[in-house]
Amino acid sequence: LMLENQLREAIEKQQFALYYQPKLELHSRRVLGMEALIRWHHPTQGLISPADFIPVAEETGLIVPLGQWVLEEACRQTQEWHQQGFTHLRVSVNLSARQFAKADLVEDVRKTLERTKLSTDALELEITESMVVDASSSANEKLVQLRQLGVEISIDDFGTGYSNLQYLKRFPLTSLKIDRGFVRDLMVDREDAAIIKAIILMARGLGLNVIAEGVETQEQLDFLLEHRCPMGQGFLFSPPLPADKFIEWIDSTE
Ligand code: G
Ligand code: G
Ligand code: NA
Ligand code: MN
Repeated sequence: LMLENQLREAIEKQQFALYYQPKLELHSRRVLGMEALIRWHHPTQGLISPADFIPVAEETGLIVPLGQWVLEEACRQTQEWHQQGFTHLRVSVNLSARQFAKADLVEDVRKTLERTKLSTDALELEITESMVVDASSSANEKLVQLRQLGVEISIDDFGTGYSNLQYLKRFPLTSLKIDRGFVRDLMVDREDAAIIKAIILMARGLGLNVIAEGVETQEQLDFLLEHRCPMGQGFLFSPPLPADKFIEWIDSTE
């Protein structure tokens, strides 16, 4: 309850910031976009991880205003970068289950894109398997409408959620993110390596983009390049950075 009240206050007082982590095309090392990741600057406790407050925000429904703020700020910032000439940058925003379930999600996204004037194909939404395998036709309908807007849909933490792969056929997805749990031990665990290879091939066969998360070492990168994984994200390239540091980093690498 204490955290809930603090969260309410934090929303009012705008104690949140978005950090951005680059997503790269691996063979060229070109930055194609970034994932927006929320951070809470608590006045006395310092930086609080979303892992600690997103679940509470979910339970209490506070995720709805918070999630709307994230979407709006990510689109606003990306449009600002586009106007500064970084027109190739696409932004990925994480949706929580409750946000995805909201009846007017598509309308919220459409209005946010309109308000911020961000090109609709510069937005990607990251959802998890569990949000779509409940497989309601309304989930499918939402994804279809989002795709009609031009927004891309990525499955986050792919491979950790659910074993039913039928949804890959049925839903209009654009990208799979290989969970970083598979990437972490890929040099020592042959099973993880096999799973990664299979996901890359499957994604290619399905016409989906694929991105490996949690790339931390050159050896992991070499493996991913060898197996033609098109994209990656992780500490090897950059941690999530505040907006000003992110764009400085892009400038220094290009
Ligand atoms: O950035 P970090 O690794 O600390 O994030 C921890 C968890 O919080 C991750 O699972 C990440 O997906 C989630 N997260 C970060 N930002 C957001 C956000 O804006 N919305 C939602 N729903 N989850 C987020
Ligand atoms: O659940 P999701 O995939 O959205 O989580 C994103 C989180 O992963 C971010 O909070 C980010 O801090 C974290 N992250 C990003 N790159 C790496 C990495 O290379 N290694 C590890 N351990 N975590 C990472
Ligand atoms: Na994510
Ligand atoms: Mn993930």
